[in-house]
Amino acid sequence: MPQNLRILAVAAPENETGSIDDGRIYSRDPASLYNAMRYAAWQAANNPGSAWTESNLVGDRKTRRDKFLLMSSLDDMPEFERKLAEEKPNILFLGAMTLCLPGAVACAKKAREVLGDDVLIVLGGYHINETMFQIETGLIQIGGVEPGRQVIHHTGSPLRLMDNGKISAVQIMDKSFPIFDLVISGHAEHIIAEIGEVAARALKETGSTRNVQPYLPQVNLDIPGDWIIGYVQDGMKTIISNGKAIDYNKMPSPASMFGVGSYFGVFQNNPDVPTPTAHTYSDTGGGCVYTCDFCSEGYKPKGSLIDASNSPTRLYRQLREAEAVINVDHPGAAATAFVEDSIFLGGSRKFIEDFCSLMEKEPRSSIRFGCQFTVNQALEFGKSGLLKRLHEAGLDYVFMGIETLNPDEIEGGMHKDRKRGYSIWADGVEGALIELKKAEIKSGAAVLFGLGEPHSSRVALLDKIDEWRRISLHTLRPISINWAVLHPLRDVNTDIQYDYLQWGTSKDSPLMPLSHAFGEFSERYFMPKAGTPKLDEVRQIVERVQAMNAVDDRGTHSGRAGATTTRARG
Ligand code: B12
Ligand code: SF4
Repeated sequence: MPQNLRILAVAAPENETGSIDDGRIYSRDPASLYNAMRYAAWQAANNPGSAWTESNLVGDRKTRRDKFLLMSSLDDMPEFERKLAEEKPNILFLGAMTLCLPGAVACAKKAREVLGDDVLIVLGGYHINETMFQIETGLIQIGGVEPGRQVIHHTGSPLRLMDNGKISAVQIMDKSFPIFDLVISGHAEHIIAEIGEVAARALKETGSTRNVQPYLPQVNLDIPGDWIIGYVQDGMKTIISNGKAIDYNKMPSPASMFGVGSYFGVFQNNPDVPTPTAHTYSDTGGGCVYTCDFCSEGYKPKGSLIDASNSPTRLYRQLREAEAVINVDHPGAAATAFVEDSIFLGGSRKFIEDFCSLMEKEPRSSIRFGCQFTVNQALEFGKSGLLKRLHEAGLDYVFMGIETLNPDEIEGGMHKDRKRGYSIWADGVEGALIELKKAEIKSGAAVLFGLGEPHSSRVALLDKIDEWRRISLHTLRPISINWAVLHPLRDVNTDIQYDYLQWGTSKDSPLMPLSHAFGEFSERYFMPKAGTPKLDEVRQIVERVQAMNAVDDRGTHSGRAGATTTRARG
């Protein structure tokens, strides 16, 4: 089969140097990129009329997975160069979260140097969603912007940065190339598949996938999803979709397309048999219903929730597919999954009960899973018996965002769980841990520093966590620490707008080695009220948390705690 489309899909690195620390929660699967590419992969396997059937995505799950790379720092550059040489992609898809923007520029430069005119470079991902958006669709509403079908560019918008020369073009011989040919924002599953079709047409008719621009006006604006395609040609040009909803009920799951390559230590009962853990979703698309000011998952960046009432069925299907895939690809291993919904099924009691009913219909199923709840939900669902029912349906692990002992210290605001109004927030957390333990569900916690709290509050929080771990017989693990980073849409109420072109932490900084212990950390893009993280304070936090994570359920020292999902915040 001729391979007209040869793709490489890469999650750009967030750090200049170093590898991920063993105690930190990470993943081997670029799950965000898998989500973005899953419809294109499905086309390759199922749609004879599609150009994707003549692409290097044709094949089994392993073949497809080989076309992906998750980078953590520039130390992974040799592997990227090896993949460039092996695949010789004529489309490079680059996914970038905010701290990954310098990494995306570095990867694109390298690809341009190696492949020159022969590669179309497409940038997308969370950073683009937060920096290039439309006001009309309700993706975000920022004051001072005119309404209408108009694209808003944050200071950190890569398209704007190319246009104003802050991201300079690459010169190869006498030719000048933009770093990114196309920048795509929004729900990208269908539009990525379409870009493949357009690039294949350009390749056939002009000899190069890079000649896509004349073909872009033919792109059907009814292609599902709220998306924007941007490119620079005598200024910034954008094409805006009509915002037709994606039917997520028919969307293939990442596990069924790309398999499962992550392992989450908390599910592993036998130290000698690794337990694969799939990233699964209910695909409501819109983010979290709470909009805590410090977190990127509030629903505003991605619009409102999509087709929420079918979310239990979609999640059920994803879990079943993950189980089937693990049984085939990892014979003998127990099947596990982590549900990456910001909050499990939006925290809706009705949806959770519907989900349990579906799982109860097939009691032979053996998949065990974890998810995220807010503290308040864990407490309420425990008291009403719903946690117990969920445990019987497969729930073994709940991750909660503890964040702080004093929510009033949080810059901007923490909106989840506030209406309950605990007189002391710590009492709510303790109650939730007790309920989880009663339901025989393990728990882990995300803790967030750098919100403007005094160091004494951080020490008090860590003392309290130590105490809770004694109550819950050490099941509260891992403790995942994060240092709040000012993401683009989180700066609305500040005077600051960063362009994010510099690394979040310099490779020469004494904070760099310590930063690897955090899910997310930056010495440069800190919350205004918090100021620069101080070395001694950060070191003290890291040492304490590493000591806590080194103690396992039985109170003895263990190896690595876990390896799936990023900063869980629910
Ligand atoms: C799974 C996950 C991970 C996994 C996989 C990462 C990966 N690159 O694939 C791991 C654990 C490795 C991870 C790491 C990090 N993560 Co993470 N992660 C998530 C999580 C939980 C789910 C992502 C997901 O699949 N969402 C569902 C899909 C459908 O939505 P999506 O991710 O936005 O993807 C859609 C579009 O953005 C777009 N898209 C995505 N990629 C691409 C690529 C192209 C070319 C195009 C065109 C489009 C496109 O298409 C997708 C489908 O519509 C989210 C939180 C959440 N619930 O979303 C955080 C989240 C995305 N992560 C976040 C962060 C900060 C990180 C880290 C930078 C943390 C760190 N260690 O410093 C690293 C970056 C690692 C890297 N090199 O990419 C932030 C991003 C915020 C921001 N503005 O940057 C989030 C929102 C969590 C949060 N609340 O802060 N993460
Ligand atoms: S911190 Fe948790 S509850 Fe608040 S917006 Fe983020 S994911 Fe939602």
